[in-house]
Amino acid sequence: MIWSLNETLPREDIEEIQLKRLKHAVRNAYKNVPYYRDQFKKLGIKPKDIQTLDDVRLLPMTTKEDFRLNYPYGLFARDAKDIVRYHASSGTTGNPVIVGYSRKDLENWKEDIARIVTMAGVTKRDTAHISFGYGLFTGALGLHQGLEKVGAGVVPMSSGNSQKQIKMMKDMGATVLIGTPSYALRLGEVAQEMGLDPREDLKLRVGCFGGEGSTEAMRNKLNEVFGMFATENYGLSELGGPGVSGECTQLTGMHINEDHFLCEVVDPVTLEPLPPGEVGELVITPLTKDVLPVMRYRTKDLTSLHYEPCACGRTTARMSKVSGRTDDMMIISGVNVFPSQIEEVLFSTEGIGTNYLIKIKTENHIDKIEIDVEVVDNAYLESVDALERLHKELQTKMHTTLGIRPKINLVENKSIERSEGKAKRILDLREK
Ligand code: DLL
Repeated sequence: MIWSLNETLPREDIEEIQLKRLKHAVRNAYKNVPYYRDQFKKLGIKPKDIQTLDDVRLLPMTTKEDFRLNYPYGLFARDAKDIVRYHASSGTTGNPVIVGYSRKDLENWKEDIARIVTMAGVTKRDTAHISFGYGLFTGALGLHQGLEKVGAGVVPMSSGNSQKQIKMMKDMGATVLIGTPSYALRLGEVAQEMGLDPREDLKLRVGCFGGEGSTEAMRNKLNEVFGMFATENYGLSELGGPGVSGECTQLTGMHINEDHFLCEVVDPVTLEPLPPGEVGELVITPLTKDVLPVMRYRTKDLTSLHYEPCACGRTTARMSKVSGRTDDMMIISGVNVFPSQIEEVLFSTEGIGTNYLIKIKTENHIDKIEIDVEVVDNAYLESVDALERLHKELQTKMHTTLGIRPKINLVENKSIERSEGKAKRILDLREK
């Protein structure tokens, strides 16, 4: 099912809506956000200079740092009387990013999520269990309201207390699981520890996962563990939270809510636009925000844009899976390495678990990585030869895929700390 006709418009009509809304967003930023007025002045531009969609490139770019420098409300175009909700990013250091929503912003957010869960296959007949943490994080309340709009029954479980999560999912017959993919896998593990078979004892049929990257191998694991159809969706606090894009049942990439978000992919170094299909940094201009009309937000997420028709009938552009973040990239012995490449290798190897930890260290002024990997198949523990073979297999695969030979530590099952939200896969032990 398709939620909104706006998802099926001919390209010219989508672009016409985008241009009209872009002009409006630019006027909102210029008129109501002194920070942007200054930026426009520095660049020598006025809102009237935006006459085509390509003119978006004239606009200033915005980074997380700009949010920090203007903390807490410096980028807001509305004051307290128009704001009905606040959220904040999950940043671990310094000031968080504070975001505000007017009533209209909340309506648009619900609409975007309603589209995304509908494209994943969720209907009003479903019972949706939300395992994102409720609170300042945009994930839980964002998905919550969109699911209600569709008419699904929402179980606002929040994160943590994993055994109780399983009991509630089982007893309430949840058919949809919402959360981070890594926590969903943890829940599968806990169900098994409780003596349950998640495929038989739970009724989950669809997963809507997001908030962190996941590989195809991870999707396959989720489908295998729960017997579900796992989909992913994407968004970020600075642009309101989840709701930027999501996968339909064709799994051909994440359909972008293009009437609400104008996406560009640029070379992360030169900032020049890249053609469709080429991987670069995703830059997004939200088109309908009252409170936060952010101009060209640099997400640091690496992806590509695709415009070929999708068999689902939607005409909106799709973004490919996020292959990493520009700030997640490790340079080891001169080679660029992304955690997602490591995950692909690990998840395509038999006998090891879905939790791992990448440790970056400095030895003699050179960066090195070590990867802790859990051995889950007990057969390996009974034979030193088998363990050595596994170790060698992983090393060879890592070398072929990454071009480097990281140190691999095979560790006991369940010895790596589990996260109940976004997984922490990298431990940076470099001397600062
Ligand atoms: O994670 C918003 C969200 C919540 C999206 C729930 C989807 C579902 P932040 O905490 O601000 O917001 O983190 C945003 O998370 O820039 C990406 O690096 C990463 N991210 C989010 N979704 C995906 C995804 C929410 N599907 C940051 N694939 C983003 C890869 C993702 N990375």
